[in-house]
Amino acid sequence: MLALAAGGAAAQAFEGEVQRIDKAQGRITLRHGELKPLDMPPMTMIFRVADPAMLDRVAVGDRVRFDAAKVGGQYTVTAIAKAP
Ligand SMILES: [Cu+2]
Repeated sequence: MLALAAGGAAAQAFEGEVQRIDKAQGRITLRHGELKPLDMPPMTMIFRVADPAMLDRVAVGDRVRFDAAKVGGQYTVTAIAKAP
């Protein structure tokens, strides 16, 4: 069960699908729905990941739940897991 923190910047759970994984660069390409807290419409985009080890837990084609934030000016995935 995912807890959604209303109005909180830290604990949002977004939905997406993995399009590409670049472990060497610590990046993941996700097709995501609307991300209201980040003011983003649905799109496919590249995110930095907070920890490259996160990329071992997902594969291209997986539907995922993830958290993201703007860190140092870059959109960064801070948590990710396969969707149940
Ligand atoms: Cu986006």
